[in-house]
Amino acid sequence: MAILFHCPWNTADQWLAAFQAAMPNDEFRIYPDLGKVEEIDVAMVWRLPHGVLSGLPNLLGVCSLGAGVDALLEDPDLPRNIPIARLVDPLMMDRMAEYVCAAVLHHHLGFDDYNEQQTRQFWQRNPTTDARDRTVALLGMGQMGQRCAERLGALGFKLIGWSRGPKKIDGVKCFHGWEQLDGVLQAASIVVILLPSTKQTINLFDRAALNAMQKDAYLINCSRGEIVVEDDLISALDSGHLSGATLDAFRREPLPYGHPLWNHSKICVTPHIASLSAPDTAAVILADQLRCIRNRQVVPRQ
Ligand code: OXD
Repeated sequence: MAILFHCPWNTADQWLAAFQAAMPNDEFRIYPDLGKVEEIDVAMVWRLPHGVLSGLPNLLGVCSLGAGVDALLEDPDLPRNIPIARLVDPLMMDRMAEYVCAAVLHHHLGFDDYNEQQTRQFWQRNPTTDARDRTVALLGMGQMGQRCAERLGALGFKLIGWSRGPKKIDGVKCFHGWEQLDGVLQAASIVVILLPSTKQTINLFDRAALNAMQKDAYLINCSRGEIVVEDDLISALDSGHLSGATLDAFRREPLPYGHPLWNHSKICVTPHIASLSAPDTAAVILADQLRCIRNRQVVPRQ
């Protein structure tokens, strides 16, 4: 038995070392060196080229090195009827919540305006809004969304949450279903996208959805780039309908040099850093997933 490993990040060595420490009796085959394919029973991968998994005849399951499994599910040859496990790591939830709180506070306190004033050496206190008077909408109320809600709630913001199915979460006014989405967009001055990339969410934030947001609202996207139609977002900012956006995910990553989002004065760009997965904690969780897959048990959600 052997594990296929593919990590395209510049931290691949750290990942492999953490995996070897957490699974000392296992042999790791590093893509593209597969060796005898029939010996590989589990894959631990991120953005593995399509078609590789279907060439592994004894594959029992796949573990993602990140929270999202969209790239795996896009593989047209993905073997059916085997478990595909997401990485659900409490540390990543904390990292996501930190990112979201930072982006919300940055906008809430008007730091973009002060940065601009600083370039003119211009001293002026701008009007403030208290957190208790500011409504933040969290779209996606899974574990990440709930951790963000806890932290934003502790800072005093009013919270509304939207998810596909009904949820009850302390301190959050919850809405669900597509027919309630516009109402949520209209009710918040900051909207945070935490949704997975699915057929329903790709291009969800097009001109109509951006227009449904409050005038001067602020958008934060820390999930997947394809959920936002970037040209429509730029138009909504240029027309003055939206006040700004923090974007951590893009339709093309790395964001190409010269792309209009880089230089837009109302957009803060970060290079997909919200909720980075961490090799040491991930390795312990994946070792557990490995045990479940090999024992034909249901892979637990943390
Ligand atoms: C993830 C990501 O899915 O980093 O974990 O995008």
